[in-house]
Amino acid sequence: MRTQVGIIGAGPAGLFLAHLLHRAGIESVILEGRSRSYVEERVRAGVLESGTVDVMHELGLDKRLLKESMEDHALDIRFSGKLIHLDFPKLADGRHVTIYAQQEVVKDLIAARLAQGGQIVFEAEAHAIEGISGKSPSIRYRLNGKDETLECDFVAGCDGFHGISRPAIPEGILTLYDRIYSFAWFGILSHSPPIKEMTYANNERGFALCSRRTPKISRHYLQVPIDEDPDNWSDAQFWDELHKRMDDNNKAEIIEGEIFQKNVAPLRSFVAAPMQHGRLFLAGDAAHIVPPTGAKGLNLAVADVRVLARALSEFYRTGATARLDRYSEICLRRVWKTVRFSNYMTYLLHRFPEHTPFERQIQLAELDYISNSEAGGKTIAENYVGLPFEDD
Ligand code: FAS
Ligand code: PHB
Repeated sequence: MRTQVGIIGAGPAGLFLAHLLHRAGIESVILEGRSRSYVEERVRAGVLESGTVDVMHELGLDKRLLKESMEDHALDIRFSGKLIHLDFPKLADGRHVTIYAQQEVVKDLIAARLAQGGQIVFEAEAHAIEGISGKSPSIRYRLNGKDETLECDFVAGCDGFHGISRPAIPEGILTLYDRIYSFAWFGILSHSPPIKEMTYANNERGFALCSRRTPKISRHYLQVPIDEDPDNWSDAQFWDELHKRMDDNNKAEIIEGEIFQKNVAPLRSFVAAPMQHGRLFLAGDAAHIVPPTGAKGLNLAVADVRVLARALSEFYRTGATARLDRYSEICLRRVWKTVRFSNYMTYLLHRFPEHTPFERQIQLAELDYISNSEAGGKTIAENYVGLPFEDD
């Protein structure tokens, strides 16, 4: 099989890239190791920046989103019995975030891709990438037990943190920046109406987050030790702890319901630089991981492939490689700003076992400062809603 751009992975990075390339008249083939139903049911992010929604709109892929998503015009932070209320339109030039589950985004992009005759080969596990230093690399993959090859001009490594793309870059090329936090998030989905605002809490007992998916489905998170087993918690224990951390002591605000999904995800900041080597370009979690405290994972993947699609479209239109050569440089500017914000929110809102009482007081003073400072609130709001794309 031959194409112009071989894409490994049908997550947000791979799917948005395929759609952006299709719009530019550039052919691509997506190889996805899992089945269609697996990738469409995988529970992950849920917050879309205004820029990500703009991309879906430009691609004509926002029809279901416009009908089924929820707009979030504010964010609350609770600490020491106090409240920080961040009004996004007021603090971030009229913009807001949108609540639409990652798996719904993935479903919409897969359906549109197949409807326009685009290729996604499911259950096609890529196991090797060859010739990336030359002009015609190829991807080796297994399909129905047989070894197959996809020849292409460029390879887009959109295969997530545990994929084969990043390790395909020769030893000594990459600089890896890594921070693993000493705790994890215990996340649940429940059949219960969410509370009014997206609410984060920095509580003596630990971090908590009340988020949502629909008017009938809530998404809640608790900070837990890094090796916590969700099966050690009864549903009643989860709700009880959430009420406590949200200072909802008379249990009147957070409505409980049947918990139908739960998982524990570790928190990490990770960056691999450069994000390209020869004709291999990394995008999304294949190149960087951010802790979910800033709700940036999916959105950063979209920002990467916007830059890559523009660079590939320039190459196929004019033969020029200027943008391709600067792909990593352009992306890493946004990546580091996003890692900074996600790391900042993680330090602001979690209880660090290793923190001294001094550091705890600094944390509380920072929250108190933000609660009385428009400038402090504006910094969080403009980063949370999404920094403008840097398309220079
Ligand atoms: P993805 O991991 O989404 O997609 C990579 C794809 O490549 C997968 O479909 C995989 O099956 C495929 N693949 C891998 N190796 C392959 C191979 N060898 N051959 C073929 N295909 C291969 N972000 C938030 O903002 N909020 C959250 O609550 C949140 N929760 C998360 C929970 C978890 C457990 C994880 C891992 C991430 C979470 N994130 C969250 C971050 C998440 O949204 C990611 O940033 C986002 O999925 C990144 O998208 P991709 O880069 O496309 O990678
Ligand atoms: C979510 O709704 O899944 C969510 C919201 C905010 C975050 C992370 C995850 O910071």
